[in-house]
Amino acid sequence: MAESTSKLDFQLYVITGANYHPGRSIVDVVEQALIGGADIVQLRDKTASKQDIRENAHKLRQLTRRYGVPLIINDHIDIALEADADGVHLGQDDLSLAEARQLLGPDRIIGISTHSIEQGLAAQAGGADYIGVGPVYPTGTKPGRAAVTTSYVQEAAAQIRIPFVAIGGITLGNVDTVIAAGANRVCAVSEIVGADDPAAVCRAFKARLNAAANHS
Ligand code: 3NM
Repeated sequence: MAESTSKLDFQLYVITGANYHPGRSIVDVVEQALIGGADIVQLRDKTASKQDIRENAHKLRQLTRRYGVPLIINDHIDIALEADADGVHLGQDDLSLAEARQLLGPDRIIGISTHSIEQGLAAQAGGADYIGVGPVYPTGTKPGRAAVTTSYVQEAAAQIRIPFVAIGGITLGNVDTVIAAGANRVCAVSEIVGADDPAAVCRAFKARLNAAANHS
C-alpha cells in the first residue's frame, strides 16, 4: 500500500543497548553505526538512572546532529524535550499517543511499538509518525514477548500507510526474509551494537535494504 508523505525518511534504525557493549562507550558505538549508515537512532535504556539517561541523551544529541540524523528517546518525554531530541518512542503500556502529542507538539516524531495489526492500525489512526512491528523473531533484548513472525510484517505492508519498521531478532542472516515479507525499514539492537564492527554491520544492512529498494 502506498505510504502517505511523512516527516520521516529512513531505512536502518539503530537502538542502543548498553549491555551489549561492555567497556565501550555509547557514543563510540553509536558513532560507528552512523559511520556505517544508520539513518535514525533511539536511546533506549531500561536500567540506567534517569540522570545517566539524560546525560547520554545530550551526548547523542550532539553526535546525531553532526551526522544529520534524527534522535528518538525511548519513554522519557521530559528528557526528549530537554535534550531537543526529534521525538519519542512509546510502548503499548506507556503514556497515550494523545497525551504524548499534547506534550510534544505537532512537529516532533512519535513512534509506537505494536505487536498486532489491530495495534498498528490504532496507532496509525491515533497520529503516530511511525510504528514498530515486532518482535518479528524471539529476542533476548525484549524477553518474554511472543514473536509476531513475518506474517505481521506482511499485514503491515498491506494495510499500514505510515512508515513501519520491522524489529526484534533481526540479523544479517534473516533480514532478507524480513525484507521479502514487505519491510522497507528494519531496526536492530544486538546485531549492531553488540558487533565488533558496528559500521560494517550497518553497511551490510544498508546494502540489503538498498538492493531491495532498487528492485521494487
Ligand atoms: N522492541 P534486537 S523488539 C526494543 O517488538 C524492542 O516492540 C521490540 O532488539 C518490539 O534487535 C525489541 O536485539 C528488541 O532483537 C530488539
